[in-house]
Amino acid sequence: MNEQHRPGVVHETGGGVYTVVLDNGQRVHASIRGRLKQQQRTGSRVVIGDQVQMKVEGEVATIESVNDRRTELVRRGRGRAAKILAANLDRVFVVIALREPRGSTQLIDRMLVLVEASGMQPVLVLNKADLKATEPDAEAWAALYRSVGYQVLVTSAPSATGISELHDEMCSGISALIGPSGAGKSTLLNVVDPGLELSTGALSRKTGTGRHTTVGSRLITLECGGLVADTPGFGDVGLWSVDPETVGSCFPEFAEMSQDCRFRGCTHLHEPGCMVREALEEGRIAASRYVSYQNLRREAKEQDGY
Ligand SMILES: Nc1nc2c(ncn2[C@@H]2O[C@H](COP(=O)(O)OP(=O)(O)O)[C@@H](O)[C@H]2O)c(=O)[nH]1
Ligand SMILES: [Mg+2]
Ligand SMILES: [Zn+2]
Repeated sequence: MNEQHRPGVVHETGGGVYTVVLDNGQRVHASIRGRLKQQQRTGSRVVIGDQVQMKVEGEVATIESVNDRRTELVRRGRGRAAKILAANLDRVFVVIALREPRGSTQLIDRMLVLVEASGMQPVLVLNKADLKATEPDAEAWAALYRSVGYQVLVTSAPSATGISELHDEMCSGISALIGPSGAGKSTLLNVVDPGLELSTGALSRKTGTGRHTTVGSRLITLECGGLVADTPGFGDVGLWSVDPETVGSCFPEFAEMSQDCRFRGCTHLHEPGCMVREALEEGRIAASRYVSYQNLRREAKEQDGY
């Protein structure tokens, strides 16, 4: 039988079956080779976005090996083993609703830190800009996070505000949208690409096992060619955690100043000669960011296993 060896990208995982799109565009259902299965058990799983080497013999496709990853989005659980949710992401959008459910700087900072801890640069999406409110003010938040160095998009699904920017960003490589349930992730994707018809709203949240809601994970292919990661793990961000020693490095505006702190390994909590606290007092670091840092660090300390 003619045997082919081809590279491919993992588009779906779940229940031991892997859907791989080969470099010639062919979509195959594959299993993984025995030795890789062994590794699966010890934690290094094949995930969506993985670039793999395939062996295809007639109808039978096998994942032979997994290439080194450029990036990994990792969820570190409380007392649980770290779980890789997706590989080789090119960008991660942190989607927060201004209202319904109302976001907070604490929530934004938590999500930004989780992405930073995976070594990626998040893009902040402030959604539901059409729901008018005095508090919080989209522009004030956008200014704060831009000053820290983040790219910020202000969006609204019904009025299509910011959608063309979001669309342009997602048309190459692999993107992921993470954020709390109800923030509007599926709705934004439906506006970007109306052909998707993703389920949205209370229904999709309540059942969690509906038509489109995945048991496993998948890459959604946009009409423009971009890929978007969809995994059930993106919703339960409250369960993610970060190593206490790395929390500080996940606040980009702290990084530069902390080099001049008097003590190496300064926690920026109580040490004398702390340049981060000096910057806070002089208003060069936002109070809300420092409060988030304190909270996330305390929380990380309290986690089991550290
Ligand atoms: N007013 C308003 N409602 C939105 C917007 N985006 C999403 N929604 C609504 O918010 C609810 C949750 O959206 P959904 O996409 O399911 O959120 P997800 O859980 O993040 O995927 C739905 O009822 C949407 O219609 C928006 O920009 N403006
Ligand atoms: Mg959704
Ligand atoms: Zn310090």
